[in-house]
Amino acid sequence: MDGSNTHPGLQSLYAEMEPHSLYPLWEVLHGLVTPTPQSAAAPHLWSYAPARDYLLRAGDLITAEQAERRVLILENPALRGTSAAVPSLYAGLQLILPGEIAPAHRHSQCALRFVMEGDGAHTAVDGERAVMRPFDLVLTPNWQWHDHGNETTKPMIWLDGLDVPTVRHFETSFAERLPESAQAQAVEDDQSYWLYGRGLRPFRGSTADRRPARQPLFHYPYQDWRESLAMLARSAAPDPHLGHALEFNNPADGGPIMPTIAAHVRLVPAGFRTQPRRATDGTVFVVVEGAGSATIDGRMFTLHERDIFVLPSWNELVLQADTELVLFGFSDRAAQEKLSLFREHRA
Ligand code: 1HN
Repeated sequence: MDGSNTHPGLQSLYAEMEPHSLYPLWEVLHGLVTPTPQSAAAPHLWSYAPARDYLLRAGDLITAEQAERRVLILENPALRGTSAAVPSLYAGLQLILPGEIAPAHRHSQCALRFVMEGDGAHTAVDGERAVMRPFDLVLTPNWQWHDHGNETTKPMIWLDGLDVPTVRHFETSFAERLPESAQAQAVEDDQSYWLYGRGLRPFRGSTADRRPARQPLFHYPYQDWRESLAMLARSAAPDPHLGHALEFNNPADGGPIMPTIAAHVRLVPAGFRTQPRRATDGTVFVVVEGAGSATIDGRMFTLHERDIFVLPSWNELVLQADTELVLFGFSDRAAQEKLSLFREHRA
């Protein structure tokens, strides 16, 4: 290592081996097994307004049906060509115009939607519609049929978060289309929110217990999480490194919302500055309310409502709230915890 491999025979040995696909580990070991994570991703912020303008322009040129999904990929500038926001996760902004349908399909990838604007369009999952309101979280866990529709009079835009790069890494992608563009409505809108999202569930094994046992809930309304966050902010001092933070959980097991993706919201009180924290989970954040800044490994990003920013693995984050700051974030922590890889460091 480090230029000490100077025997004159080594370079010609490497040259002889190379056509046989054989390489010396000792030349690359220190780059493979690093003392701390060295993310290939860069911290980055997308301002909402210009991204929205491009998306609406795309809306004039291609329909949701033609595109299958009309989405602008939020690709990390350091990961060009990979469709990734962080190496394990994808993020994009999706537009559904009034009257449009994004046709029904299912795939191995897990997806979440976080509503950026518009009110009342829907995602249907296995025949059940979640009616989507601003800053709601809606899931389509893997291999569940899903389509989207907008029967309102205004455009609907949401952030898509998927584990596309993770599924690509494992080479496990399957996908199917339904012959019809929208699924038949099987039950009342948001039935599973009422039956599984309120500390109750249908009696196990009863005919009403129709949702998948591993994750029955797919709609986490803004109104609920925002009230809970306000309650937390009233009742306790902020965590020095996080502010007030609540995780979204899967009622089936109390764990993260999906096998690969975890999501949370946090509130940083006006004037509060968080202590520096690093974690191994690359995270995509949405600014839901307020203004302030995120300083990521010393680079400061000014935050405005609906901006989206990326925190790469093991980069240090400091949040400064000028006004009360509310963030939504999703990350690969769910997968990392299963693989016993997750770590954090609080300075
Ligand atoms: C997908 O299925 C959706 O269902 C959105 O709305 C974005 C990005 C990559 C792969 C599948 C959707 C997607 C996607």
